[in-house]
Amino acid sequence: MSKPTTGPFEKTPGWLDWFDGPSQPQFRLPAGAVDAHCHVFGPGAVFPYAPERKYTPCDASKEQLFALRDHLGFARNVIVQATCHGADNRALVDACLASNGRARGVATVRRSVTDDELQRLHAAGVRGVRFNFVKRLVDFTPKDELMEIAARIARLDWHVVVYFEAPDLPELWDFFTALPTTVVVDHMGRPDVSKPVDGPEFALFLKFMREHPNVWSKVSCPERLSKSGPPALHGERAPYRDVVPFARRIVETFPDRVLWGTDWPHPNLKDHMPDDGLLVDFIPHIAPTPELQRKLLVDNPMRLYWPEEV
Ligand code: 0GY
Repeated sequence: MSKPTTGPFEKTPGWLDWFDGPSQPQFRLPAGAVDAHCHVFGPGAVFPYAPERKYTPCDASKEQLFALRDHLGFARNVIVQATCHGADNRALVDACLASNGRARGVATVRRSVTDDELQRLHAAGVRGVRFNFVKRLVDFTPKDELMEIAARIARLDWHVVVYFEAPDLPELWDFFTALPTTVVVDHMGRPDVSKPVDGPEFALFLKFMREHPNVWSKVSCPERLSKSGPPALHGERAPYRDVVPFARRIVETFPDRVLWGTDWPHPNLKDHMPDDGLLVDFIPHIAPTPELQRKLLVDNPMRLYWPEEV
């Protein structure tokens, strides 16, 4: 993979470049595996970052993403709109169109989006919208606006991806459970993994999934959730052990409603940048059987993003 480039935007101080020498995973991904959560950033010279952004990343292009896909052994990507691009989905659309059908997208739209624009996004491969509730990343959007968007995209058979932190689930519960689509939760709803896996906070998330069969979860981002610290690069190949019980519990309890993604290029990580090869080696610890691995990496993402091929 080639090095991150510097574009016309100064990246946020303290921002780490993504790691450009990912190791070869020891875990062999099943044929047709989908990296169901990753991003493209810019390049800023071509696709400028949004004026309202809370951070400026380093560029991470579609070519670099596709090189990572091939290196790790994935067949496809689901590219998720990140907040640094606001509701300007051009970089995401450009990547989907360049992928020869091997990438689909999750966009961010505002209430003002036209039906023609939604159709154009659909034609490019978009199959969902993302509602972000993480306060350090976005300004508040009224829930009635989001509900209106959800009703419109439901007609296209898209779904809603939600990103929030565990302490905010009680307040968001009624809104989430009123959504008319499949609801995919990013990164397990960001549990505090220093708390017990059988404690009340994570129990609430499991109840949310159990009582609402339209709710799915990405069991992604151990590097973001782990408190046990980064592994030495190219050292231990079973990193982020404190996250394993949480992700594994979700995979084993709801095997037909889980997705996995690298989260490349890992926005907003300040203390370490993960080796994506090591992240792939995390998978068999949370999905220990070939059947669970196939559901997590192939069957579930295909059903959600490429249903016409299933
Ligand atoms: C992620 C996580 C983060 C960033 C964003 O859209 C974003 O800017 O989602 C984060 O900072 O936790 O999924 O990429």
